[in-house]
Amino acid sequence: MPSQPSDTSTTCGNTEYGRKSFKRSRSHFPDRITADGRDGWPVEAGRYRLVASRACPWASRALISRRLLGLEDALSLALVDPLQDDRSWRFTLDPDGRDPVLGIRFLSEAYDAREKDYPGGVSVPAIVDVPSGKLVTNDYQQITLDLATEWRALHRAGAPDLYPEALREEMDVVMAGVYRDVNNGVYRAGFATGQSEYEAAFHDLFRRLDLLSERLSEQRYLMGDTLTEADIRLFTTLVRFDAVYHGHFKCNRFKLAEDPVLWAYAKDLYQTPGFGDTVDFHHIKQHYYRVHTGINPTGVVPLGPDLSGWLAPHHREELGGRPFGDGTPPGPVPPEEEVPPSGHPERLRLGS
Ligand SMILES: N[C@@H](CCC(=O)N[C@@H](CS)C(=O)NCC(=O)O)C(=O)O
Repeated sequence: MPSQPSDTSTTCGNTEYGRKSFKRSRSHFPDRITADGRDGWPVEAGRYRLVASRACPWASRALISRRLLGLEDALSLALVDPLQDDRSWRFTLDPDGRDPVLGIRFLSEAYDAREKDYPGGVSVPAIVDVPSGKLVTNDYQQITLDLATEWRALHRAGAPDLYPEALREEMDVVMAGVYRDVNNGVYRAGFATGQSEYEAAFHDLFRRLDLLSERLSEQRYLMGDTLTEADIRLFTTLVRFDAVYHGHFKCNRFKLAEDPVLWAYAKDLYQTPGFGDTVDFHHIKQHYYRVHTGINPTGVVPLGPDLSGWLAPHHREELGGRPFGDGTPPGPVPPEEEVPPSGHPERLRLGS
């Protein structure tokens, strides 16, 4: 029997909640899967399995990149239950509660296979070597950059260049600001244990969102006319904003839907193949409100907000742009990876 979700608000895996300030620790397994295999892990079709939670913004980056790049056949996918228990992420969505490829019940088993009794937490995204069952990497900052660059030989025809050489310097600066103030900023606000810490995170977050809104008012994407990794990283926070960060993490100067530019930008991405088709709003809401019992002790999940607006027109095409550059949109989602209707925004319409 799966046990109850644990209170990870104080012991949330690799994430540390100190008495005074929230600190996100470094990924413990930074090995890289590369074209030349220099860390002992060469890129190889069918060899690795991506373990992700659709609830998690860091894992969702990898879900989107994998779709945009057409890596579904080359890199298989295991999805975990949005609710961890005291053994962390588990495969309770699968028949018999076991991942059918790795044959394990808990992601921690792959961590143990790599390093027995290692002291860190178990986190997603994780990439596991299927033949040995060993965790290869949980380095969420590097995984997507490597999918974009090192996995090129296995990309679909028409895959976009998500980390173009000519833009890297500027992209790294943009992504660093988005990481500090937005991606991680919402966590700093949400898990703050003191007023001033919360207020600092809150101001950093909204100052950055104001800047991003201005940047996006005249260009369709963060780096100009074409989608890049920077958009993926901003999207994974924006798509959770009204559903969880605005209420649960107290990031409430405005709702995303109240900023016309960011809301239109986020809807545009949501409606782009490879983005919205990876999002499960049910998993997102269940995970945040039920797992973080330190900040939501009752575990009650709010019914709102009405999320059906995600499907409304965004009019961003009026800015022009070539979403996939010289490439093309990804094909349909493999049937076994479709997000169930419970996770679709039209199912999260108030009163339905
Ligand atoms: N591995 C990274 C980021 C990935 C991350 O934090 N993932 C979360 C889910 S969103 C996780 O798996 N946390 C461990 C847990 O909740 O037990 C970290 O060390 O902070």
